[in-house]
Amino acid sequence: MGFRARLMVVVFTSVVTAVAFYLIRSSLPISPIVELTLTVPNTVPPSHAPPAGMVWIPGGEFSMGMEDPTAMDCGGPDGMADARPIHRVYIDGFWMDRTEVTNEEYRQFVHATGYVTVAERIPRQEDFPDAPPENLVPGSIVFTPTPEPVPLQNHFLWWEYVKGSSWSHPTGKDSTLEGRENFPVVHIAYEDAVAYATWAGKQLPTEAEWEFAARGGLSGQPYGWGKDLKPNGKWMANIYQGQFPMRGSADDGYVGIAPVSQFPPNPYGLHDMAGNVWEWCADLYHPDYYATIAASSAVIRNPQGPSVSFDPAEPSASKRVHRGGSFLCSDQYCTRYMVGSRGKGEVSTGSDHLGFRCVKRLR
Ligand SMILES: [Ca+2]
Repeated sequence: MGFRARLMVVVFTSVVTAVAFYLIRSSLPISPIVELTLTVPNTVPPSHAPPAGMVWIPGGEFSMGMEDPTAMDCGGPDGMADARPIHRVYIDGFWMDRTEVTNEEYRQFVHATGYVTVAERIPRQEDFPDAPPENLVPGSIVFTPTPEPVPLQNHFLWWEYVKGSSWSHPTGKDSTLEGRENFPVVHIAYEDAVAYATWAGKQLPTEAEWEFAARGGLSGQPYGWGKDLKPNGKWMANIYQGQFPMRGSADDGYVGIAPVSQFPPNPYGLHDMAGNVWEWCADLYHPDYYATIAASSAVIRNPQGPSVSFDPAEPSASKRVHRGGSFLCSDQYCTRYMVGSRGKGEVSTGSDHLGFRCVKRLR
């Protein structure tokens, strides 16, 4: 083959290669960048019907965590560095409660067992050595709207320890659950949630299970339902509207807590995975956990959280993960209804915007 012939073959081959590459690229449904973040669900269904009130979450491989939201529309002021790096995680499939555990469900547990929640117990002086004895009375923390705008750096301005408040007296000793049977149970400390789950033959979700479930099969989206906070102008979760922390405006239908299932479910059939009340997860909280595990493996299987908790804002407190945000979250202050974001709380502290839901594993 002469030089000219070899050149023609090279040109022809290059043209064929370029055309083939173009045809292959143009037939791909997504860009390679998006492809890297796809959720790959398990395809084997469970062998038996779902337990009452639960849905099957297939598990599989997904990208956990989120980008810095501060540059996004409605992303809020917090960069949420603890939700990075985004990393690949594999989890086994499991069942999950469709809704947060309700007051009526928790009442059945207390009726059957006589369980007394942390908020109903007399605080011990040895646990609170600096507290005056007269303050060692049962109670919990209740959101108290301010009469006027306040700086958002001091959350003590809108949280009040209310004596006598508990899961069955959500705003104080004179309040009751009448008409609130289908609301999420609140004023639940971590051990109160574990006690219920154990009684029900269930568990609390790991943080990875919770996020996989909340994403509903989507990937790389800021919200469990997609890219927009309000698709077609419609609120998708019970969060906060108005000047925080003054009394809200209820554009989404609710100034405060809402009954469960008032907003559309995600593709897995789960309600209220964003907003309404925060939900306990089983994992201890550490802001560097993602960075630690992402450095060790390409895909982390069934992560269980760090072995010790740490929050630089309260170094001596033992904290576990909260997820989902609450009716008090908005882009003025806290956008942790965004699906990849993380929250945390001291394990003995409940409040009137913190509840939980359970999972049930096959193994
Ligand atoms: Ca609301």
